[in-house]
Amino acid sequence: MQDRIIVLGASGQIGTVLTAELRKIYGRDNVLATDIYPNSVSEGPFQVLDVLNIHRMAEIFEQFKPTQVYHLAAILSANGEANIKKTWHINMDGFLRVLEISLEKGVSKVFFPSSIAVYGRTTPKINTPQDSPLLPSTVYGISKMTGEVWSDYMFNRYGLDIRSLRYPGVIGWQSIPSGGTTDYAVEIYHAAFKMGHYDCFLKEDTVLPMIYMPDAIRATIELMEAPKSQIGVHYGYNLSGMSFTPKEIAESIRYFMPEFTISYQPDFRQEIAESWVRSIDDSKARSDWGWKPEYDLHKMTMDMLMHLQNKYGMTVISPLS
Ligand code: AKB
Repeated sequence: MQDRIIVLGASGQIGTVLTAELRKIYGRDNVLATDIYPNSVSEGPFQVLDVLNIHRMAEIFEQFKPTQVYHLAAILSANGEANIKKTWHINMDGFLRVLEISLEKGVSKVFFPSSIAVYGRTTPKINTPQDSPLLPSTVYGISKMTGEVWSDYMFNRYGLDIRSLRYPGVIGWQSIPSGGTTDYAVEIYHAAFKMGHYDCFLKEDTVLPMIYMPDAIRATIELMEAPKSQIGVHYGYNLSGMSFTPKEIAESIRYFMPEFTISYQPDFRQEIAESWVRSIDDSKARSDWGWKPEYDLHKMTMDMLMHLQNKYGMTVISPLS
């Protein structure tokens, strides 16, 4: 049977890239992109959808008849703190509606993006094990942790096959994140081209787990395509790419752009970053469905700069470097 996929939140940072990749695999017209913003996603079917509009969501599911749903719509950690009720409403009620409709319409697989924001002050910070204590410090983190518990419940109670990853900060050249604490690691590359300088909102030695977009997309699709018998975790798999500080990413840019400078003006996001962990043990994802990241910091910086130099019309690295 031909899979048909709905992506909710398809205009966001991950949704933009994931939708294009899913279309390559499943065919343009078998992947319906939806978002509250009619943004420029890859060519193919698109519907405006607010995830809180349950009637419209039910209509879209009824018409498109998806076999898989990727639910990416959410307000991120930093923006979430400015309006905690709205964040809870969108992140949690939106997800519950997706679960309800998916069950009702017989969707066979659902993807729920969790995050390193589920970790908190009781979580071991180094090489964080899969089943660590979680005490998130943001509403976004609380919504992700609760979403994980709902996912596990829906799998055990109703057999709904929900799969989930705890994304680290995701870095990519194709799209810009908005309202997250790890956003600095994308902004810095654009600032290097636009200003030759970046004013970072985190301290220079703040270590956070990150992942390059191609690894994040591959992890998502590999998880969703793995046989059900290999999936031992239906809440959120720990997922690791690399860990680095603002100082280290600046140094990796300076390797190719020696004139680049950085300064530090930590704001409220510093506290959020410090409540998260520094490195992650993702051995469960590796042993269950064969996860293995490909990009480290140097390889990612080289690829980011290669792509962004076309966008900004400034050559800093030759294809043979
Ligand atoms: C954020 O910074 O809020 C997100 C995340 C780590 O989930 N990028």
